[in-house]
Parts: sequence; C-alpha cells; structure tokens
Amino acid sequence: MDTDEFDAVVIGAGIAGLYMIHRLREIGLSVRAYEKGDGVGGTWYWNRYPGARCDVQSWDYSYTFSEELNQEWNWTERYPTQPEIERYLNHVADRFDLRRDIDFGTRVDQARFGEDQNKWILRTSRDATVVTRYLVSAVGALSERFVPKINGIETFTGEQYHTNGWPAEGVDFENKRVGVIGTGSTGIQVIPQIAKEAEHLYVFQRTPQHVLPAGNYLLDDVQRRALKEDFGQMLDEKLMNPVGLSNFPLDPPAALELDAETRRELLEEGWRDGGAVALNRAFSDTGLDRKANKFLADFVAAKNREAIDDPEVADRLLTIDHPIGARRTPVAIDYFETYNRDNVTLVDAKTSPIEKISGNVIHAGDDQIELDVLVYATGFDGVSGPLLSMDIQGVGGVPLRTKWATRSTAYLGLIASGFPNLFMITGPGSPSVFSNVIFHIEQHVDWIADCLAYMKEYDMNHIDVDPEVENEWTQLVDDVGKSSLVGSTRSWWTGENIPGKPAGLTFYLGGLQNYRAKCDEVADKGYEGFVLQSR
Ligand code: N01
Repeated sequence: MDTDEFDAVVIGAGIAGLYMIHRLREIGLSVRAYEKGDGVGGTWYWNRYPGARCDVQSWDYSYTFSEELNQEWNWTERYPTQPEIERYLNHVADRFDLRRDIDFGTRVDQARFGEDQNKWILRTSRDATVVTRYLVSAVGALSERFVPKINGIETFTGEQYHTNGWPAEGVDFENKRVGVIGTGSTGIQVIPQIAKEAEHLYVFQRTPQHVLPAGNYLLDDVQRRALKEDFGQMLDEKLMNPVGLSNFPLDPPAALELDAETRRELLEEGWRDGGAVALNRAFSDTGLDRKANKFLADFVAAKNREAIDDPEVADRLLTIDHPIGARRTPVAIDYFETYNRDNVTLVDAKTSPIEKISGNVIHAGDDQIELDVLVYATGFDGVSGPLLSMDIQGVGGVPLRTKWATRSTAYLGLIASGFPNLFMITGPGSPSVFSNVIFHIEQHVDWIADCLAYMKEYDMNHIDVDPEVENEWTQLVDDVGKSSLVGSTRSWWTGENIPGKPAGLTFYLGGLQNYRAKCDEVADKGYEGFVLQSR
C-alpha cells in the first residue's frame, strides 16, 4: 500500500482542526486532517442529543479570525443549539474550502516518532500508513466518552445510548420507560427534552448540582446588526478578559466586602442576566473563599427551590455538598420544572447506588426499575483521555501513556517533552475549558502556525521542550490552581470521575489574557524553553 506523506497532519476536524488546516495552508505547508466522524464539527458533530446547546453566547462562540465570516453569519439565539453550531462549522468548512484536505471516517490509531527520519509515522483505522513532519492534535478535551462499569451492563435488553455519539436519526422515546444516568451539564440539557416524550423518565442523580438559568432569547435583526458593528470592540474585550468573553466585568467586587443589600442586588442582577458566568463571575472572591461562595450558593439554591413543587424532591435536588463553580455549573432551561411532571421520578443514586443491571431491570438500592431505554449522560475522560486513546510513542518509543502515568503535563499545554513536533491544541497545562474555548483554540492555532512559519524561515524542523521548563510550568499551574476551590472538589476537572485516573487539576487558572501574554513572550524570545533544531 502507498504511504502518504505530508508536512503536517491534523487529528480531528472540529473547531480546532478546521482552523488549523486553514492556517497551515496559509503558511505553505501540505496538510491532511483525519476525522473519525463522517462530517466536520467535533463536539458539535458527536453531541447531537436532544437539548444540546452551547452555554457560551453565540456572538462569543464564533471564530474571530475572519471579520467577513462574522459579518455574513447570522446567529438566531443567545445560546446556539447543536444543529445551528454544526451548520456554522459546515459553513466555515465550505467557505474556506477545507474539506478537500480532510479524510472523514478515519481514526488515527497509532503515532510513532521516527527518530531517524525526524518524522511521525501514523497508522489509521483504514490500515494506511501516513508520514508527517508535524503532528497537531485537535482532538478536543471532551471526546473520549465515559461509561461506568456497572455489573451486568452487557445484559441490558433495551436500547442504550451515550449522549456523545447520539444517533443522527434521533431516538424515539414515545411510550417508553427511559432512564438517564448523570446530571452534569449534559444530563441537565437532555432530561427536560426526554421527559416531554417518554412514558416515564427515571433520573439517576448521584451528585446534586448548582444550576444556573440560561436566560436564553431569540436575537432580532437590530441586535444582530449591533453585534456585527461591535465586532472590533468585542474582540478587544475578549483579548483583555480572563476567560476570553466580551462584555464581561473585569474588576468585580468581593462579596465579603459588600453590605447585604448591595450583594443581593448584584445577585439578582446576575440571576436575571442568566448564563454560566454572570453569577459565577459577579464577585472576585466566590471562587476562592468558602464563605463568599456560600452567599452565592445559598442564593442560587433558594431561587431554584421556587421552581420545584415537592419539598422532598427539592431537598434531594438541592442538598449540595460542594461550592458553586467548583464543578462546571450547568446552565438550564426548564430543568427543575421537569421534576413537577407526573412522568418523572428522581432516583437518588447516592443513597441508592446503581448496583447492577439484569435484563431490562436497573437495581438501585431497594428499587428495581424496568426500562426500555437507558441513556448515559455520564461524561468524558477529559483532556488526556482522547490523546491516550491513541497509541502515541515519542522519542525512544516511550508511550505517552507512560509519560503521563501519574500526571499529564505539557509546556504551556502545547508540547510534552520527549514528543517532538507534536502540538496539542488546548492540551494539559493550558487554560483549556476554563475559557471561551473557541477563542483559546484560535490563539493556540495561531501560535502553532507562527511557530512553524518561524521554523521554516530559519530552516529548522525539530521542536521539543526542555523537561526542566515543562516541570517549572507544571509547578506554576499547581501554584496558581491552589488558591481556587476547583482543585478541592471531585469532578471531571480533577480527573476523579474516571476510576484509576491520577487525580489533579491540569488546567492553567491564571487567566487567558495572562496565558496569552506568556505564550507571546515565549515566541518573542525565539521560543524560549522550547528546543528548536535543524535535523
Ligand atoms: O459530564 P459530567 P457531562 N452512577 O462529568 C454521573 C461540557 N458540556 O457530559 O457527579 C450515577 O459533568 C456523574 O455523577 P457524579 C462541559 O464542559 C458543555 O454532563 O460523578 N451517576 C455526573 O452527574 C461539561 O462540564 C455543555 O456523582 C454517574 C454525570 O454522570 C462537560 O461537557 C453541555 C455514574 C457526568 O457529568 C461534561 O459534562 C454539555 C454512576 N455510576 C457538556 N457515573 C454546554 O456547553 C457517572 N455518573 C452547555
């Protein structure tokens, strides 16, 4: 079989992969992308479950690299739905003629660094060998789905689906008894939709969640025109912002320093605005101080309680054991109201854990629940999971799995030492999901493209990281993260949702604007900390 050879290979054709192809072409490299799905979109291709939508506002969840693209695209809602984002990404793929460089339905199974050639040798799921000088992982932080190991899971006689990998033709819930396991951001979106169709819905909730209202609305032409006119100003705001959002308070007050009435006014204002960030970022100290956090948590719980008819159900939904914002705060449309329906039962999977499945019966404590359909809204093996699902071998044949056995590290989240010429978009040690991720992705893609252009100009073809520098960066990530309440709460952010995965926060929490400045400084100093060579 022939071996294809490229200057650069991109793994994945989601938001990151698409823009990476565009930039690699611009700097004159030959490029091929491999995408396991049959279409573009990544997250927005795989997560087509009912109710899926983004909790970043549409005007911020847009590429900024092309003002023309922004001027011609019209979002219809404040929070865009999965179908609309998928349409947007298909439009981007067509507008920039990206499809001709993408092989769909093709997984990269193995990537081995050939030291003699100074190239990566890939094996794909189509049994092809591909050779490339540079390899860019655009696999996303949340693409390796997690299904818990439940005794007897293989004996389930009904239909079962993970929300990631939802059938494109949809699922018919009519006249069916449906179970949903999981009440994270995904569960909270899918539950109200399934409840409308199913004969009966059982929600298996293990950890009650702080939930914020979406405050979604349709955009009209006047709003859309204003957003287009403000493109430049909004871009400036995003660049200065710690999470890469526009129209966002840069210097919020500390909740602990305010009198009760002022605090209450700000809380009410944040509640009215809705969305994932208005309340979580209304004060400077709620992410750091438990007492300040409690003001916010209590306010949100009291508001949510108003939506629930049955006080016992409300207690089960709202007796929460972690600070608000210390896990990703789900954003809801009609979530708590769903528990007022006669066809919805909340099963407490903490006091009655799911013990086994036999045939069509779920055994949870004393409950034996018969189901026709089981939906896993059980999340992902985040950040390192998608990378480790491939067999990646660096210098000396060392598997990435070995390097990351106790901790996933990479300098600036971009390159892991010993894995030269392998760039990771939003890899471990970057702000990643602690930012408006599309904006962060653009920054990473631009940095990688600029770095490769620089190497081309100076006739270099090998980039690795000084292990000491990588360690120092990891230490900084730890130091910055220590003050946050996030690190002390069990969630997918700490890796503790995956049995056996090393626990620890692998995100840089020092703010996207500061992170960008660091990346720029490193580049300005000739890629300081990286080892660039000609081989
Ligand atoms: O996954 P999760 P997700 N028995 O890990 C439960 C992004 N996202 O897909 O908390 C019973 O948050 C688990 O329980 P517990 C966003 O970044 C964005 O919802 O471990 N329950 C939990 O309730 C988000 O953070 C958007 O006790 C079990 C749930 O499964 C990330 O994706 C929308 C169990 C998993 O929650 C992941 O969210 C959706 C078991 N054996 C997602 N095993 C938007 O932009 C697991 N669980 C809006």
